[in-house]
Formats: sequence, structure tokens, C-alpha cells
Amino acid sequence: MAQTQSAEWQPPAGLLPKTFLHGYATASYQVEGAHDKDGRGPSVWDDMCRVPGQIADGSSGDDACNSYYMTDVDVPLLKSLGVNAYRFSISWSRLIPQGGKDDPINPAGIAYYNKLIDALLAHGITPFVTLFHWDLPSGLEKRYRGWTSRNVLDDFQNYVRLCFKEFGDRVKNWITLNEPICVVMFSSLGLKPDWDHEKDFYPIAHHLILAHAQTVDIYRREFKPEQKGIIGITLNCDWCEPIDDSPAAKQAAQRRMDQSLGWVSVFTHLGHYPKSIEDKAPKFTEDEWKLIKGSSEFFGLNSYSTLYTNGESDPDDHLGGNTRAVRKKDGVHIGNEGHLEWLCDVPWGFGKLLAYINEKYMLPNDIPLIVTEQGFAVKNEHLKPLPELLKDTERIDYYRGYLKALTEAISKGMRCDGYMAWSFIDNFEWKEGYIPAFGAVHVDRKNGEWTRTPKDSTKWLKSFWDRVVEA
Ligand code: PNW
Repeated sequence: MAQTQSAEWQPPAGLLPKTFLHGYATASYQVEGAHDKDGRGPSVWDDMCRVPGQIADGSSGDDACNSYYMTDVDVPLLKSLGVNAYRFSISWSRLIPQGGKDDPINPAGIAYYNKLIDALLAHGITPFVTLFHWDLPSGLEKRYRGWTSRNVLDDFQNYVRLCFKEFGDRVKNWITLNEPICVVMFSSLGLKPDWDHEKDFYPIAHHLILAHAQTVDIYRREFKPEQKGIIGITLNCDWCEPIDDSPAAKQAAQRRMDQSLGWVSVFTHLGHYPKSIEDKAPKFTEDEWKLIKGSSEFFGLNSYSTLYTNGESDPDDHLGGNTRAVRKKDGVHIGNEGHLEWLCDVPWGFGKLLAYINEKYMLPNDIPLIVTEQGFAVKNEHLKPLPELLKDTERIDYYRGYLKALTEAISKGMRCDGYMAWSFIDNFEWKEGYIPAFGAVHVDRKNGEWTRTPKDSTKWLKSFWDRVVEA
């Protein structure tokens, strides 16, 4: 087993420079709570959680991890875990409760993020800020069906300008959108009775890409000369391994890679579509292409798993939804299974993905990789008593294998400037509610105090970075 072999592995001491950013990630709706406090407006996820049957455990992000009120606990805790960076996202409807460009701004929302940013900096932690991690203001969904409408572009421009203006003096690392492909997919879930999958998919993808490109353009022209930060997009991709040697399985795996990276990164980094989706993709004007190409200053990657891909699905499926499996036909399992059906511990798959991304997207564009999310929800961790779940050896095995793959790729010359583990704390895992636990820190949601208790993996990660990053 890969796990046993890598258990004896010693990470290379001093491989990475002091400037390498390492830490944990979260997202506003998943951790903040305080959903109706201090003037915050509702987001589409508040609405989603109110539709019966949408969230596995019937929960919501109403209180989430109470992070809105716990900056004074969380930031010193992060410091004690040895990080030098923290990735979080800004809630659009906390800053502009109704979302639109002519709608009022909420000063309490600005004050909250100022407090968080200042506390991080005071503890020597670099803020890494996502502008959009899925929580679109409900107001905009009601007004014009959100991302399906081109109107969203003006409202997004107004929102990001506000963020750069208010926070850009101290925030030097920006992510425009988190996993745009998931925004497209989640937009299709339950929320909208009038959703037409085939019809709405392409406009949503189109507007997300334009929103990203326009945001980068605004930053570069209006803010970057003075603020001197970097800006990019985060994409999710899990490696797709063909289930056998058949041409159909190989094509299906390639098609799925193109669907997950191609929709956005090919736009962003290369300026053209992958062949397999060329005919169906929305068309941009010449001027739009100019904005889109080269509009990411790093390759932000969220990657968790690897599954086998077979060729039994419809090649025209616009979601790349060919069937995936955790076992080959001979019954051999791909890797230790986590709590979600798509989540397996497959370090060799991550290694293959790194080589693929490096060659295809990073090298031609001379941009570094930043791993913006990676992590593991241990199966049934939520059912274990606290002392037992804190001994999260499966999560440690996972990080050991994946970080071994990463350091090997770096030793072979791949440029990587940062790594954020998902997640800092157990949090609201969208449609799955609070059942899967991705946190390196446990959160007690029952005692009324949201008490944080670090799991053993935090110690492993700390000693890993202590060794690998130059003192
Ligand atoms: C990411 N999939 O989403 C998100 O950025 C996080 O907010 C989330 O909590 C984390 O991964 C863990 O799931 C994904 O079905 C959600 O393959 C689903 C998938 C991938 C990523």
C-alpha cells in the first residue's frame, strides 16, 4: 500500500523558500454564521437551505462555525498551528446586502473584514482572499436570475471595486472566483424551479468567465499599480484515470479533464477552447478574448481525489458527466475512501495531475501553482467520540501522500508558491450539511460555544512545514 511506504518518508528539509505561503482555507457561508446580523443580506445559499430536502441533515449556515464572532479566538489559533497564510472569502451580501451596483453598502460588513484582515496581519499571517465563493446575494437572483443574466457583470464589477478599495491596501493576494464549474452545477440544484439545464448552463459559464476577466482588468488598471498584489482564479480538478486501456475510456477521461479545466482555465490561460468542447462553448468577441487570455497570475488549484473514468456515457454531455468508479473491473480499489462518494485518497493521481497541469497550463504561461484547497473528510468521523476523532490518522496519511507528490513535483522543477489545506475548521459542507468533516480543527456545534479543538493532523502539518520551508 502506498500509505505504508510513504509512512517512512522524510520530507526534504529546506526545499521551499520562506516566502512560500502555507496555511488553511475556509469560505464565508461555510464558517461565518451571523446570517442575519449587522445588516447582512441573504445569499442564494440561505435560500437553498430553506428548501426542504435540499441539505442532507436539514441544517444551514445560519450559525455555521460562528466565525463572525470568533476572530479573536481563530486568528491566535491559526498562529499556534504554524501557518503564514489564511484563505477566506468575502460574503458579497454582507458588504452590499442586496448586491446591486446602486444598492447601499453595509459599513458593519466592511468593519468585520477589516478586523479579520488586521488581526491576521498583526499575527504575521498573510490574508488570501476569495471574492466569490458561491454565495451570490439573493437580491440578484430575484432581480434577474443571477449568473444567467449579463446584468450580473456590472454588479460584480461594483462589488469587486469596493473590495479592492476597502481592503487592497493590506490584501495582496486575490482569487476572483472559486471553482466556477461548481457554480454552474450548483446553480442547477433545486433553487430555481424555472431552471433549464441545457439552456442556462452556457450563459452562466460565459458570465462567470467574463466576470473573472473583467475583475482582473479592473485590478490591473485601477489598483495594482499602487497596491502591487497578485490576482488569479481557482479551479477544481481531480485527476481522471481511464478505467482500462480501451480508447473509449481514454477519451472519456480526457473529455472530463477538458470539461473541468477546459471550461475556464483554457479560457483563462490559453485563450482558446479544448477541441472536445469547442463547438458547444459560448462565443466571445475579439475584445473579450483579449481580456480573458492571460488573466490569471497563478494557477489556483483545488484538488482532492482521483476516480476511474469509463467510456459509457454520452460524449455530448455538457457536464462531462461520464460515469466514474472507485474500482477497476478486477475489483481493486483506487484508494482509501473518505466520507463522500467522490473522495478517495489517491496520491499518485494528484502526482499525475500536477505533471499534466504544469505542462499544459503553467509552463506555457509562465505562472506558478498555488494549491488553494486540498483535504480529506474521514469516513464517519462525525459519529466518533471526540478523543477518538482527534486521532485522525487517515487525514495524516492523506496529507503525507499528497504533500510527498507535491514536493516531488517541486523538486523536479515545478513552480509552486503556496498551499492551503481544506479546511481550517469543520464547517458547513454545502448540500451535505455538517456531516462530512474536512477540518483540521474540530468544532463543537452542540455546546453552544463552538469550541475549537485541533486534531492530530494539525501537528503533522505543522512539523511538515517547519521542516520543508526554510527557517
Ligand atoms: C470544494 N465534487 O468544493 C469547495 O471549494 C469547498 O467549498 C468545499 O467545502 C470543498 O471543496 C470540499 O468539498 C467541491 O463533487 C465540492 O467533486 C464538490 C466537489 C468538488 C469540490
